[in-house]
Amino acid sequence: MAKIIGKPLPNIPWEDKPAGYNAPVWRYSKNPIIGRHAIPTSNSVFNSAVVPFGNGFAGVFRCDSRALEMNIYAGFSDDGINWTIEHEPIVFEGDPYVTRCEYRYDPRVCEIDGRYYITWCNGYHGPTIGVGYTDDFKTFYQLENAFLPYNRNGVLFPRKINGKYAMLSRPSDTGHTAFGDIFYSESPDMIYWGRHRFVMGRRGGWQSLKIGAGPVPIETDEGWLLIYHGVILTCNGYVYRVGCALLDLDEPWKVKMRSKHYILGPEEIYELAGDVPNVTFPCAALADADTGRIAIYYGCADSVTGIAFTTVDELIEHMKKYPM
Ligand code: BMA
Repeated sequence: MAKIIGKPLPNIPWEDKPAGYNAPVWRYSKNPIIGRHAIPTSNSVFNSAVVPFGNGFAGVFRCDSRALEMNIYAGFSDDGINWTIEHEPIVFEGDPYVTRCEYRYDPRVCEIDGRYYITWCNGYHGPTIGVGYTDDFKTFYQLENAFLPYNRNGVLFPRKINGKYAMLSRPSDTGHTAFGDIFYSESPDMIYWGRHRFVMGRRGGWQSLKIGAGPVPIETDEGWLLIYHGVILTCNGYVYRVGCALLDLDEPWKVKMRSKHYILGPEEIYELAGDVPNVTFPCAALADADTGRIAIYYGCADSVTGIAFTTVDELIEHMKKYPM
């Protein structure tokens, strides 16, 4: 039995696995939890990130407006399921050369030592990784972009590793990149990133075109549990599914285990149909160290947001049963 290294989260959203269900991840019975029109101007609310905050939860949400401008918005919830999202996008304080906004999408939120760091795909002469932080989800500060364009899916680790901040990312190109592998970088100060290491790349089947880190990795006594997305190109376009891997605790560029079979993919109508059909895209996971429970937040068909449940043991068993 693997043990989550972290805080207890007794109020984690949760439903037991339905009887007779034979997959390692199961959907919330009332999905989607956030609809397209959660705020007055939104066309879609998806690929979003949440964390425990105060007695409840806070998050950063990707809302595409009805002008189809992509931006990120703060939100709050008592139970992790019912969310109130601000009607105006986050405004970052910082160097105007960096805070100017072309577009922002696919946020992740990572608590490190009581401060909430946000990473997102930031338009800066092409997509790269924006980095900011907040202490209260009211005032936000933006730091330097982590990398030169082009890059996507920048995901921080929730503590320093070997004395350095650590980030996974996926170098890419300007458009709907038809390639992509996951790399590791470290930083002494959240500004300068280097010592880049290859972590893992495309493989067959559902993850044959590109892969990208999803939620902030979950620390366990067996390694970092990474949930990621993988893409296959079919005759009808890209299909986004979800898999998992276990990375070495001290040298996270070393992959200890990786699932050959996906753990979640588009099957329900809200995952199959929407602005971009056939997309399940995870950006956050809550974890309860006492029970091993995990709640994954994922974008569905680039339109709405869902939750799915699993446990650390379910995912590790799955990797052992269907190894790469
Ligand atoms: C990726 C990103 C995601 C999106 C996915 C499917 O390139 O843009 O935000 O969910 O494509 O359209």
